[in-house]
Formats: sequence, structure tokens, C-alpha cells
Amino acid sequence: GGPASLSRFRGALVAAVLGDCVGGEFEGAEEVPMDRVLQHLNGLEDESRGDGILQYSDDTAMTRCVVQSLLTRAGFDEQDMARRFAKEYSHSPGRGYGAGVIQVLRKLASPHLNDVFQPARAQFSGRGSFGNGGAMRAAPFALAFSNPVDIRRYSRLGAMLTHSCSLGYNGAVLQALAVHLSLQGGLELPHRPTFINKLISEMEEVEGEDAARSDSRVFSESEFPFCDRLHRVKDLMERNNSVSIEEVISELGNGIAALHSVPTAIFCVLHCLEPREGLPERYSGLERTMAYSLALGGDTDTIACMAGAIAGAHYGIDAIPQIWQRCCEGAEDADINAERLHTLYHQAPAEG
Ligand code: R7I
Ligand code: MG
Ligand code: MG
Repeated sequence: GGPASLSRFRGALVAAVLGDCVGGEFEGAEEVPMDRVLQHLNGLEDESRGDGILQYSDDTAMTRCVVQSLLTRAGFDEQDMARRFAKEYSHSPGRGYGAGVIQVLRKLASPHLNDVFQPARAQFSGRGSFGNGGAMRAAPFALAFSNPVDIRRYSRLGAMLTHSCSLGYNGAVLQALAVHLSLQGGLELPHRPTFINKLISEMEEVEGEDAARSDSRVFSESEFPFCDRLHRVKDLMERNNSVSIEEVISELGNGIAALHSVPTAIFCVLHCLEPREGLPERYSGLERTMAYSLALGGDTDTIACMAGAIAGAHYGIDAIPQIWQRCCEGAEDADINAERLHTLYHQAPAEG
């Protein structure tokens, strides 16, 4: 489909759920041989599977809250979104949430809370979390707002409900911008070479803010940590087929920090735009992206979820095997909500 087509919306939201559900199998595994990944994915084609047998985790649980909030409020409403996070957590606390964020989610449930951003600010001795929990649920911001300024502003605020460290919320901004560009056709051949450069120049502005500068100093990171990682993505891309999984992990990371997972997810998508050695020839680009994300090990559900959203926005819904969709809890809901977001997106007033 063309830019911002319904197929791209559906692809983005459904593939994010699939990445979470399918990636859950390997979360936290240090090394995942590609054989095991392919075995796991082939297993989904077994007729006895299906009916949502693979459950989604916090990544999808929170994404669903973001989606519902954006749809119900027809825009960003921090009170409403915070309430939905708290309610979701209290109903299903066993979805595999990060160890720190559960304190925030408990505090957000308090009826006496005035400032919904306060619990997040109290995390980690007042520095806030740099986890990827804001980024893992950032895709819907790119599906609700068409203007990059709005996407930047609201993906950041949405993440700050739980992640007040810039190394956390700027990961969400980057992820939302990547989905946005992909949705606009930014990964189609003529635009492909400039995709990463566009992200770098957006993030140069984002990371130029004072809060970001001081957080990177505190953590002894380079001045523009996300830009730095995006440059590494670019370098790895230029080396093409010669990049090993070990190098990707050591250059970009596969961990629970936004800085060590969002650029990694972006790399997975770019790397898998073309057929790759070790991946089945019959695989579509979207299937390659999923398989490759899982083979990195580490925070596989989240990396596959984020890569899924970006890749799904590029390839569209038809690239996603129906059998995979039937196996994953929440895939059908995501498909329905994608259509609603598509309607909202094309109705939204230009100034947001
Ligand atoms: O970021 P968050 O929501 O976790 C998301 C991850 C995804 O992989 C999900 O799939 C799920 O498995 O969890 O949760 P947080 O608790 O805010 O951050 C995750 C972890 O990152 C924390 O439990 C810490 O181990 C670490 N972390 C920090 N450690 C030290 N100092 C995050 N921020 C800090 C910090 O400032
Ligand atoms: Mg998870
Ligand atoms: Mg995870």
C-alpha cells in the first residue's frame, strides 16, 4: 500500500504483538542458535497450535493501554493513560513486567495521586528508569499522530509516565519516529538510503536538550548516545553480509535498556530488508526480521516487538503469515484497533 495505508497500520500493530508473543520463548537467553529459532517458528505452523496459544507479555499489555487511551480520548491524555496502565497491571500483574516499573504501576493506582509523572521520577534514586518499557509501547503514537512534532512530544510524555530518564524516554521517541518513517514509505527502495540519516537528524535535535545532555554525563555515555548507536547501525549496514550476530550484540546490545535495544531493533529491520545467509529463502522480509531478532537473544520479546512494529509498517499485513497471527493472543484485537487508529489518523486535524 501507499504511505499510511490501512495495510501498514495493521502490519505495524499486529507484527508488534507477534514479536512479543513469539519472542517470549527466548527472553533472557544468552545465545540462541538460529536452528532453535527456526524450529520454534516452524512449530507455529503445526495445525494443533493456534487459538492464541502464545501469550503476550507486558509489551503488548501496555501497548494495548496506549492504543485504547489514544482512541478513547482521540489524542493524548496522561491521566487516562496512567489509569489504564495501573488498571491493566492490577488485573494481570503476571505479564513479566520489569522489576522496577511495578512500583510505578502500583503508585499510579492511587486515587490521591495529583501528578501522574511523579512516581516515574522517584525511580532509581530519583534518576528515573532507562529501561525499554517506554519504547516497547511507543508504536501507537506513530499511528495516532501524523505530524513528527506531535509524535515526538506525545511518545515522550507517554513514556515519562513510567520512564523519566532521557535514556529511557528518548528510546520511545526514536522507536515512534522509526515507525512513523516506515509508515510513510521510508523503507521503500528510493527512500531507503536516507532512512537512518533522517532518524539521526531527528535524534540530534531530541538529544540536544539539556536533560538528555546531563543524563548522558551521569551515565558516562557519549554526548548523543542514541545518535551514536544509529551511526553504528549505519556502519554495520555498510559492511553488509559480513556482520556476525556477535558483532551486532557487542556494537548495539540486546539488553533491557532502551539504548541497548531500540537501535538494535532498527538494525534488525534494515538488515533483513534483503535475503540473508542462514535464513530460509522462502521467508518474507517480515519473517526474516522476526527470526533474526530472536536469534540475537537477550530481550527478545521486546526487540522483536519493536522490530515487528517498524517492519510491519513497511511490509503491511499481507506479509504476516496467518498461521502466526492465529497463534498469538491479542493479534486479532491489534488488527481491529489498527483500523480504528487508521481512521483517527486520517481524521485528525493538521495541528494535532
Ligand atoms: O523498562 P521496563 O518497563 O522493563 C521492560 C522490560 C521489557 O524487556 C519487557 O519485556 C519486560 O521484560 O521488562 O522496567 P524497569 O523496571 O523500569 O526497567 C527494567 C530494568 O532495567 C530494571 O529492573 C533495572 O534492572 C534496569 N534499570 C536500571 N538499573 C539501574 N539504574 C532501569 N533503569 C535503571 C537505572 O537507572
Ligand atoms: Mg515483555
Ligand atoms: Mg522484554
